[in-house]
Amino acid sequence: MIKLVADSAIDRPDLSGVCLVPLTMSTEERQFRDDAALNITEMLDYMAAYKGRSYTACPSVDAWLQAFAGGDEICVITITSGLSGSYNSAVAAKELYCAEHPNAKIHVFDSLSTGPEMLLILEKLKALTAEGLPFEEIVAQTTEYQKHTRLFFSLQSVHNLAQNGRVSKVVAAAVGMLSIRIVGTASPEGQLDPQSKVRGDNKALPELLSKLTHAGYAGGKIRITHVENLKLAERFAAMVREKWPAADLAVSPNGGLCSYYAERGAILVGIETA
Ligand code: X90
Repeated sequence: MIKLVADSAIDRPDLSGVCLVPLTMSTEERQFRDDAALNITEMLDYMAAYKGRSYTACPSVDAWLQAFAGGDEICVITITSGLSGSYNSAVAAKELYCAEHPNAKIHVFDSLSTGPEMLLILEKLKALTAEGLPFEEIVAQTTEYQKHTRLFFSLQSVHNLAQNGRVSKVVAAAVGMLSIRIVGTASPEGQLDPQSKVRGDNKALPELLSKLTHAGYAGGKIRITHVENLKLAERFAAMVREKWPAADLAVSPNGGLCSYYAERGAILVGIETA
């Protein structure tokens, strides 16, 4: 039985059979653990009203070790190593765990992405493990699958990304006013690639649709997540279904970490490319 482990940047869709390791969001006064008990609305309200700086932290090596406990074949999915230490922390935990358990097999997948693209990788792992394939085969097929997934997004604010050095101040200065939306993608290095600035959701949605069409989306799996903006996510879902009626599509809310960084109003889209 292969154990599946992911950090909480994967949000919280149907996570049955998956062990989730939380990141944390904090200020000088409060810390929020990104687990099922987190009240995301309350966290976003608190962060918006808070005057000082806020931070995040990836899981410790020890937190990963606790999640690995008892497993002998373990697949791990992390948020992009291009923006977080989570991947390195998981790899350090893997080395310690395997030193203690010489027969254990662990593979850590660097999603080079976050949220809904991590979810696609998880769904692939679930399908392959259900087929009962050997560990090495599952790792090989999932690694290949990662070459055919992408992430796109539309953001209303990049304040928290800029505050934490995850996006340039130049990009940050251009948003947060006049209903500007940043439409972009995860770069091949797993960093934020802000590609266009548009005014309002009415422009952002067609822009997003055109980007994923150009990336090679052709009606396969598509996972849409949103930060307290189900309405916008559903509007985008309807546009996708109009073009590809048979699309394998699901909409779900973001978890704490992606909500903190993508901020209120955002949508994130993970796709399979042809
Ligand atoms: O280790 C940590 O403290 C976590 C740092 C995470 C930083 C970035 C999270 C981005 C979340 C924002 C929009 C999508 C950007 C995707 C680029 C790969 C979501």
